[in-house]
Amino acid sequence: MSLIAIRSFIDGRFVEPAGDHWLDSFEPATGEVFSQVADSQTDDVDRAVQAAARAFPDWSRTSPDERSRWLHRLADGIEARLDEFAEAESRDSGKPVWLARQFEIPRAVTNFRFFAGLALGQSSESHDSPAGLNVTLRQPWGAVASISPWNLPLYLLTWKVAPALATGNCVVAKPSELTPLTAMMLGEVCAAAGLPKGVLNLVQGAGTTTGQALVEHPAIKAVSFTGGTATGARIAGTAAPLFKKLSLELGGKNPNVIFADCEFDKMLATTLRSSFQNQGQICLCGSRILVERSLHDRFVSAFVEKAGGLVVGDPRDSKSVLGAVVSHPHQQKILAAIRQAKTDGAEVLCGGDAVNVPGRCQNGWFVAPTVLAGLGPGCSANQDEIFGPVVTIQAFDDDDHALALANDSRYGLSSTVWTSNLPRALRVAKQIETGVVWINGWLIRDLRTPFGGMKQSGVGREGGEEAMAFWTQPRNICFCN
Ligand code: TXE
Repeated sequence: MSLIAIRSFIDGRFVEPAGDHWLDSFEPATGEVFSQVADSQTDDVDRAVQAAARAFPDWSRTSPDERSRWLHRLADGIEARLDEFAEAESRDSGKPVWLARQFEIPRAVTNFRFFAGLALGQSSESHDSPAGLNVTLRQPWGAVASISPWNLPLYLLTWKVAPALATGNCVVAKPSELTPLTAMMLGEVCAAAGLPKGVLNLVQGAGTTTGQALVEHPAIKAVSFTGGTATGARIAGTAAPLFKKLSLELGGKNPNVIFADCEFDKMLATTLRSSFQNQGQICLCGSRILVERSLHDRFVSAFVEKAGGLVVGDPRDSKSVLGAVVSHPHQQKILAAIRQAKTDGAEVLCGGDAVNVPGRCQNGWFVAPTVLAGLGPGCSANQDEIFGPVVTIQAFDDDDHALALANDSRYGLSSTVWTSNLPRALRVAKQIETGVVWINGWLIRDLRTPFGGMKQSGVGREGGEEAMAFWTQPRNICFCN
């Protein structure tokens, strides 16, 4: 079987990596190598950054209307190949094809269309006084970097790239080396659409080589990163002394706070999704379930029954609710976290192990939906991000106890609060230390809203005007009287 060669897209064309460095890329559902991805080195990254810098003067002078039309063309190009993109995303990451098709690839299309619209509505402030008239300009940075992870590969890459292009920057984007395929296809879409060369470059390769070289490059003015907290800290350590603009969207250990007066059936169905969608590999998944004591037993028996019935299987099968996790090391990391929880005294209410999926997927990396109970708030399973289909359940007595448990975390990305008592919902939402709070729902994403974490879940906000502000530099011009 010949392997797919995934090259970087630099200056409008696909190029061989300097020094011929390649990495194996696996299909998580089968455990087999199916492609090879370029491991771009400093020279390749430099070519991409130079291409972006060369393209910048012309691109930044295009009108918002013209940039908006380009973004729509990229959206059209993805949309026209929706099935192909969904199958590629699934093959690369292990997620069910239906999930990529219904949710993630359409969202990548929406990312381009949303920021295409926002590009048209930009305005800038002026401040008049007897001493003079101040006019604020918001100008793009130049060549900028996007570094994105493997859990929602095209969705998160386009979430960064679209506003960067809309505001007139030229981008070097580095997808995760674990999931490079749909980024390569985005390069094909750019080429087919005739996007001016150098405006969007996609460099493939590992974090420690390609990613590091990109962050260090002196011509890169701004870096937007989504990934693990440890990697975020490393990137901040590199970028901060070079005075680059930085946005970091990092890990989470999100609380899901369930009061006894909630709408039970809706809460149960949503909590199943928020626990296990994409095998629990979404930074917004609720991994710590906190339930009011009077509802605890009813919730546990209903939740465990449903979780135990979720089908883990071939991502190509439309009946599979969970597919494979992204890599063998990641599967081992999840299983090690479960073993640690057991050592800490956890009761495994369901799952707790790898799943063997027979046939084509017999060597794939699957993990059963796992529910753990009986753990104190300070133990590793309640403190450290597992990023797999694993949740813990703890009981609470009242609002203050719920808040204390919810906030007992170094992370603060998102939370979910279930109650029909709206004053309580608001009180809890105001005190819970997360950047995003959903009341009686989960993953409702209005792209105009600010998105990002508190504490070690990151700094900076994405979404809507926050993203447009991040990718531009405000400058003041004063007409003195
Ligand atoms: O992600 P990394 P990893 C969490 C999750 C997971 C853990 C580690 O808990 O288990 O992080 O995952 C690039 N300079 N999340 O190690 O390393 C890398 O190539 C520049 C949460 O797989 O953070 C990839 O493109 N770039 C999360 C991107 O960073 C570097 C999503 C993310 O990879 C680099 C993913 C470097 N020195 C993991 N090192 C979320 N918040 O959604 C790596 N990269």
